Amino acid sequence: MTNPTDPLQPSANEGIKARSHHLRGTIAQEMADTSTGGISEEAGQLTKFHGLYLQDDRDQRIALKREGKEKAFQFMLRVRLPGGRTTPQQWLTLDQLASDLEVGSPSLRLTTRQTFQFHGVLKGNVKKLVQGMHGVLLDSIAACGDVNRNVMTSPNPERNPVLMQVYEQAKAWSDFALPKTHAYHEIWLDDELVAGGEARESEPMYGATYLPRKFKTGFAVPPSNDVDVFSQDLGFIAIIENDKLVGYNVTIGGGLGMSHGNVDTFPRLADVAGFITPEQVIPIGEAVLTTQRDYGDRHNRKHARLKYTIEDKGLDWFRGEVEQRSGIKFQPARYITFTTIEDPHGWHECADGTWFYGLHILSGRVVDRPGWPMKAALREIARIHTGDFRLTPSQNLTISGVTLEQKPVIDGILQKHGLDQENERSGLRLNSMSCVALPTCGLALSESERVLPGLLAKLEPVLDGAGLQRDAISLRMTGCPNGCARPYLAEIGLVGKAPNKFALYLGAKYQGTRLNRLYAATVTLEQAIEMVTPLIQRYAKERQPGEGFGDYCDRAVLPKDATFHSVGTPLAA
Ligand code: SRM
Ligand code: SF4
Repeated sequence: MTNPTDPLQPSANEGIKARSHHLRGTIAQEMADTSTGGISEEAGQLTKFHGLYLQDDRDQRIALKREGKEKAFQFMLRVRLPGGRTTPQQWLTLDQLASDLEVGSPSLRLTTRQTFQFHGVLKGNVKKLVQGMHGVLLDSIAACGDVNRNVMTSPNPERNPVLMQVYEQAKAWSDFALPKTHAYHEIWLDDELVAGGEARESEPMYGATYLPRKFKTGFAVPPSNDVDVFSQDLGFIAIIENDKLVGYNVTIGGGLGMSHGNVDTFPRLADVAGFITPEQVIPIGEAVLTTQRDYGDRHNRKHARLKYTIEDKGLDWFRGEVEQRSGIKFQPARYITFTTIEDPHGWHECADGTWFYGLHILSGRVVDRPGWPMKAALREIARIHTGDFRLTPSQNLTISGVTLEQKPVIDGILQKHGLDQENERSGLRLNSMSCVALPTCGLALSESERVLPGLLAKLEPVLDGAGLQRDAISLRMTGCPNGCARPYLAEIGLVGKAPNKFALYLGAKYQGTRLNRLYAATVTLEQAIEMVTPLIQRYAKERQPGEGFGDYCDRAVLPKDATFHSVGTPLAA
């Protein structure tokens, strides 16, 4: 058996990738096997590259075990959606597929990387889902797995023609870095099978074993750091001078996942490698990705992200390797400043004369609840909308490309269902995020999405009392330390350790340029509220002009020797 941390042996996943014939393995056969709702561990590692995870309904686990039955297996599917764009027709199709194919309450779940997730899809329905998506030109290729994942960028490029250029470059990088294997089409779309299961194509960039680990890219357009660029393996910060895109500051080596109690794992902010011109995006991206492909740790998956390669080999070495491979010399980074991470809410006019509406969606969960028909209302809008929808990096939605004539019609639908009220909530709520966690996530140690509403309901009166109801304060929670809602970049971060046990982090910079620090190692949610309440009250009285809650905690609350996570050097104010 392979020892996952033996420095001399490649990790088990490396063998799985190598013998998979470019991500085929036994997926097709196992998905056709009706004797079980699940698939093997090996096939499960490979389906991730197809955007698909085997999960089970954890709410049912104990009862099913007691009855001696198989787990309630089901699949999660993540769509690939660079920049989070989707047409009304695609929205309607996804909405229908969720209603038809998901068990439990059908929902569309908007993720922290600007895409959709389906949950609760039974094995026999996975192919229908993929084929339904294919019918509207959507796929889930490389949404997960050891490859370049969904590329993030500002969701509303029409605000400014330069933003549109950045979107186009993000899309081009996403296309460039897609795996070339035909496996997805063969397995899910019934394209002709390659004789003998042999791979008929090569992966010129990735090779047979792809990357050592997942790889994430984000494009930020200052002054907004909505994509949390310093959390990305590879980041491009647009530099705009005299209304023209002149290039990008490139960031490398961000990443947030860690394991409780394992000091060798940690969240890390990316370093700034230097400035490049717009036409250098793809060659630089390719050089960063292939350097990580060749030098990333393939023995220990807990040490395999790009951030650890940079930690081990140093930024100067990594930058030199990228320059040599690309033939491009980084120029000195340009000065930039980020002022916000928040999505714009409500109506905004764009440079091209159209309008967009930013709609807050708590935890990105588009579902119908009694008195709150979010899914039905958005379906009604999709039926008449002639623009498109954009998913944001904070799990929210923008309804984009709205003409002046359609604006009152869409507004009417939002008001009729009370959805406009979502944007009137506290600054804390509008800046909150949570990961999915229970009951679907196999790695969850605690609740997250299901307890966020209760937590907010308890903190909002505290903010009201302190006169801070409109103040933007970021709160993010996750059900484990993997960090899927980027909690280490929140002014208040809660990270699950066990049922109703969380680590409480404070003091990140609101703009996403400083990680938070551990404030309390293990607290219940109730204890966390008791701890945060007096700090909010003190902040209201003692804050300096313009000082955010995270900055206040960093200055006045946290001991200077408290646990620091940051080892990166972000170049931002
Ligand atoms: Fe994540 C694993 C959900 C964004 C770090 N993440 C998972 C899995 C697939 C659990 C698993 O491996 O079995 C979760 C599925 C839960 C479920 O039931 O849906 C999951 N991650 C999510 C989403 C859906 C959270 C959300 O509520 O929106 C986000 C989907 C993003 C997307 O559309 O692609 C999501 N995950 C993130 C982010 C944030 C980001 O990328 O901006 C991070 C931190 C940034 C980073 O990668 O460093 C993140 N997810 C992880 C990790 C830790 C990786 C690491 O380097 O240690 C894991 C576990 C792993 O890879 O081993 C993980
Ligand atoms: Fe699951 Fe942990 Fe990610 Fe939450 S942070 S979705 S619990 S892996």
